[in-house]
Amino acid sequence: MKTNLTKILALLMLAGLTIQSCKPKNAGNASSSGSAEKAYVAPGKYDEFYNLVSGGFSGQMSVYGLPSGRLFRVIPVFSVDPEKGYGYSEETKPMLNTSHGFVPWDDLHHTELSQTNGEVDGRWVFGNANNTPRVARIDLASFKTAEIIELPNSAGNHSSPFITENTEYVVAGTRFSVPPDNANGDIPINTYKENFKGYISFISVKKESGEMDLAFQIECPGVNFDLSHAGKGKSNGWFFFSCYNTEQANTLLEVNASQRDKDFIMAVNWKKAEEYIKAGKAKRIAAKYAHNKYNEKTHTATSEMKKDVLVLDAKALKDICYFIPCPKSPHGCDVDPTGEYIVGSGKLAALIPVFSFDKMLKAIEGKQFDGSFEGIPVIKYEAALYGEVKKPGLGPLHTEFDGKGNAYTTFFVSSEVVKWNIKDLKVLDRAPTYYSVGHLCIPGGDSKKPNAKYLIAYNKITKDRYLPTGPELTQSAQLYDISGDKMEMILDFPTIGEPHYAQAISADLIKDRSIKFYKINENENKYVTKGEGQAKVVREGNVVHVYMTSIRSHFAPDNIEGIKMGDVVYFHVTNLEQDWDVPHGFAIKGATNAELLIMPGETQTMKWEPDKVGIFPMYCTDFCSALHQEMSGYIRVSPKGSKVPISYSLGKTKTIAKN
Ligand code: K7E
Ligand code: CUA
Repeated sequence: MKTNLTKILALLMLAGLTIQSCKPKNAGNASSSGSAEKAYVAPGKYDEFYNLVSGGFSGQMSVYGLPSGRLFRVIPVFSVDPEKGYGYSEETKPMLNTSHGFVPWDDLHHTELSQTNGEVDGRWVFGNANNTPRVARIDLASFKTAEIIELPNSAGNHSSPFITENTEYVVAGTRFSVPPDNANGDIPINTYKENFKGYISFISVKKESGEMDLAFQIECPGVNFDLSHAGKGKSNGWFFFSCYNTEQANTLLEVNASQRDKDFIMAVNWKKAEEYIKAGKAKRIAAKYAHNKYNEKTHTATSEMKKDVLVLDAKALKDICYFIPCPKSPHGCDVDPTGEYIVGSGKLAALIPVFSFDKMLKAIEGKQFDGSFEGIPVIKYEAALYGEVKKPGLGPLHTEFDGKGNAYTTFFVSSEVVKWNIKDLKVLDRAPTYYSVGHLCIPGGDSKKPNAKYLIAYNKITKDRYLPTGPELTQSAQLYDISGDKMEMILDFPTIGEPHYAQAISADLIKDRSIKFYKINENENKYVTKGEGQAKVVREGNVVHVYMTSIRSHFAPDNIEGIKMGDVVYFHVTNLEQDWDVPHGFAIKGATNAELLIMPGETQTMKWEPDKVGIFPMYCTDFCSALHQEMSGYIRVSPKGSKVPISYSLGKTKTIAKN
């Protein structure tokens, strides 16, 4: 969103709105020291909430404590992470496999916690890859990415990964419409209207294991899908997507996709779609997409290439998709805890429309349509509208709820969070943000049961808030106490990457689920070494497998000879520790990938191709004990064709390998 500030400003000018200033009125500079105490978590004390924040163009997800703002962990999801060896170890490389091959980077915008009966349950958190369309599931027992599924027929997976109230589905809508994967895409770009389609994907999630599968897709008209949220309670069974570029422009979108007074929110009856699937109305079409899973027993990821997908045609089926007009280039699409109110936030609109689910159903029943768009019925604006929040601010983006009848909307252009009452649509309070806020988050704020003690605003621009650190300004979040009538800012904290959506969860829901270490007896890695006595080095042609163990404070073996130029060496390192928080690292001079960081009971593998004859030291990278600096060893590399046999040792006993 950041780069769009000037464009939005320009467009608002075009739209005839006057911008006074980007700085909100009453913009004080700091919170009072009294409020600072509210964010203070004393050393040795725990935070009440965990905040799972998207990292935007970092491709990762970070975990902060609330109210302290302390960073606990960066979970690698869609980008390689040399700190943890993610995407570098042989075991984790398959996680980043796609139909395009190995993709080491992506752009993660939204996080969504799993829910049971519409309440967050602390099992998993999902994330979206915006660039090469994918959805990831992160396990909150291990805080590791457990699964990634790619989405065919999609480009720019933005309105994702939003879920239904029992996590039956994770839903994803394509940002860019494109010709479907099985169509000839070698066509002029300006044939958008005829040839480009917008696909939305329904990914099923298995109840116990969480395993995902691409259940079906719906082919919709070519527009840009932006954000979405599931219905809940009374509207469970429906999904709502904001759409822009209903002009179907293919160039200069900042102008050409801002022509129409209203774009749409698309309402999707997914229960009906399920019926059509059961009735055999879907076509199975050819597609190619990767499904990657990390197995906690083998500590190894596998990547499977899928070959087809079930597709429903929204136009032919007539009653699974409906458009509701929504002013103007809607971004956020948020559903209140009761499921009755659907809030659309038009980036260029001077009001916030609130739609009524009951009215929408009546309008569909009574066929109160305003014609159709690309064969999809368009419900009359007034027929679905509950009401409008008048003059709420400039550039509304996203809304969360407190479960007490109030909504909180962010305003990018006027840099503020605005609290308003859902029933009477009156503005109750406004709080400045510093500056240009994008998403916001209330713990459980998009669920049936928000826990509305805090609100966090995720800002795009932090000018004036932090001292310079080079050409780019620090990204930041701001924490507000919203337990009273008025919002009170109590903390600024910097974030990693660019934060977009985030979720927050009570620490109670995850603290007892955490894995402490992996049981060595249950390690099913193909290359596990369950004790030092089993450590060995095995040559198979020019491939050498090193079965290595690590325990405080040595590797076994720690001297290896007989490696030759042209060899491909795999170090399979098993961490024998059976205690919490004793990782060992593994690094070798000249390795062209990264270190390994191996958790207790885990096996991880580094591939190494020596490029020189000589002696190469290796060492543990994690300060694991008083003698950590001693945790090291040597590899001897001989010329190609050399007669030096494979041998390995730890201490005095040297073993000459037979092969
Ligand atoms: Cu508003 Cu990508 Cu959800 Cu950013 S998006 S702000
Ligand atoms: Cu093991 Cu340092």
